[in-house]
Amino acid sequence: MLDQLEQKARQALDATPDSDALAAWHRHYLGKKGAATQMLRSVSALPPEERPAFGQAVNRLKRALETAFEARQAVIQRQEMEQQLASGAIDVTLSGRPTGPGHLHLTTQTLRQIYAIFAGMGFQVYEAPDVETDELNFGLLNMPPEHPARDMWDTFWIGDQVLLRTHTSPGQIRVMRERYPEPIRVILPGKCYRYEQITARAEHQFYQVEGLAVGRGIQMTDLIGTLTEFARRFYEPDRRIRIRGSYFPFTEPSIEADMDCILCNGKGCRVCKYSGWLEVCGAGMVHPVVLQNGGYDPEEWSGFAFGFGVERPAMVKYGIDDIRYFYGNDLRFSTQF
Ligand code: FA5
Repeated sequence: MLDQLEQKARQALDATPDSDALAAWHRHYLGKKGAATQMLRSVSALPPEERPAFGQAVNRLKRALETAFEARQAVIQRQEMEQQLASGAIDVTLSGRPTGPGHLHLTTQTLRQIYAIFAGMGFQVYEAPDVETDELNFGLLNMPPEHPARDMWDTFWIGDQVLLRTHTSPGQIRVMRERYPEPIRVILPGKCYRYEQITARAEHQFYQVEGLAVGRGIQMTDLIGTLTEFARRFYEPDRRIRIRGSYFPFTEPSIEADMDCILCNGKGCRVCKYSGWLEVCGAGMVHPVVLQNGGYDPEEWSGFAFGFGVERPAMVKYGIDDIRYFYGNDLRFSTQF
């Protein structure tokens, strides 16, 4: 019975002249009420021991007919296209649909705003590589092997001593070694990578901007002034900054800077977790060991450093509630900025 059905179906398929006939064939044999589907329904009329084998055979037949259908469809589509071209029904000189101009990604726009603000304070942009050594990412930043602070950064390892940088801080060493004995005022933007759970606030790839100033007589007040100026220019002119003590192995003392919440003006809301403050960055005075590793004598030189994310400040500024939108490649998001 199944063999007969298959033979009949194949003959009818070979005889279909055009896509309308092909669609009718598909309805007749493979549609919801088609012959093969009816066959499958009739399984309940069989004695129980015959049902599995019969069911499998019908499914095999359906798959075989689907494959044959697709092959025939390709032939008919090609024939019809050739006929249309020959009869001039397709105007190949018609211009295509416009795709519309592209524009800069929100991250790039934000980075450029940050460059402009720091350029106004005399900071140059210095670029360092994404692929780093263990020594630069950790060791020379005062975190020798087995230092517990390494656990603060979950790391993608590429080789034994090679990794994707977990922060932009290794660039501090590179720029110091290159610029010694000049004073330094740079920002180091770039992508960072962390072997982290992706959530509404955390990506495994994100951007940071590092800042580094090295000179004679640089003090904590210079750092606080620079961060306050940045917050006022990036967000709004009357923003306030507060400083908390913190810990990073490469700065001493270390601080974290918060800004009064832009959404509730410090009163407390969901975004600032009812604290009235939003974290701006980690920062501090460059640790004497790090200055030394960069070639600068800490008896003579001092400096400050800071590092902040790029996506999170953009989220606050533009009211974006999920970091995953940034690299989701959805035009409904990207075209809003
Ligand atoms: C650091 O990475 C330090 N290197 C910062 C620093 C530089 C301190 C210089 C002192 C001197 P932290 O791990 O807190 O610190 O990251 C800094 C910022 O990166 C965070 O405030 C956040 O804005 C951003 N960030 C960190 N992890 C993620 C993530 N998974 N997704 C998105 N942004 C992130």
